[in-house]
Amino acid sequence: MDRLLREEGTRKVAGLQAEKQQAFVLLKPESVVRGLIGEIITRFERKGLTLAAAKLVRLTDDQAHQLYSIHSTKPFFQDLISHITSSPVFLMVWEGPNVIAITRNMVGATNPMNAAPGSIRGDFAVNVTPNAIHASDSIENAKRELSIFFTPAEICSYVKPTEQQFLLK
Ligand code: IDP
Ligand code: MG
Repeated sequence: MDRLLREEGTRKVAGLQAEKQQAFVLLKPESVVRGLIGEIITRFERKGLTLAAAKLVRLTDDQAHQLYSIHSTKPFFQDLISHITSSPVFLMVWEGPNVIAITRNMVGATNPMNAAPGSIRGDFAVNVTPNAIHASDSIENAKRELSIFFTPAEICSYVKPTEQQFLLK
């Protein structure tokens, strides 16, 4: 069986060369009510990433403030909090080598006006506050963000056979 060695912010898979990272990804209220959860999960699955945790929740005001604490002085902060708590969001943890950079590229630019076609924001969003999706921008922030919403026991550790065969060489 695979032995998973936990390291700070990354997960090294014994016997394989690549190091897994974890990314926290949140599908914003508009993605949930527009029925885009499956479409967006499919994109990450087809890319070759591994889903480690997921749940549908309505964020409390406190959770929203924790998630976006680095933006607390920005002029758009109150709109952002109101929006993200307005209806349920879909929370996920994705794993894979370089998963932070990969998910950020797949998400696209913050303002959908500048997001490339083919990216999630480029394909599914037009406005900057309801821009479909949040994804962690660093390993450090991913750890902080996912710990707001998931206990360690809720993060599932497993290696897909295809990962071993094709993706982690
Ligand atoms: P990111 O989501 O691409 O990481 P951040 O700069 O971290 O972008 O901003 C967090 C969120 O705040 C964005 O996803 C967007 O919803 C909102 N936001 C960012 N900049 C603006 C702005 O200039 N006006 C309104 N909302 C903004
Ligand atoms: Mg950000």
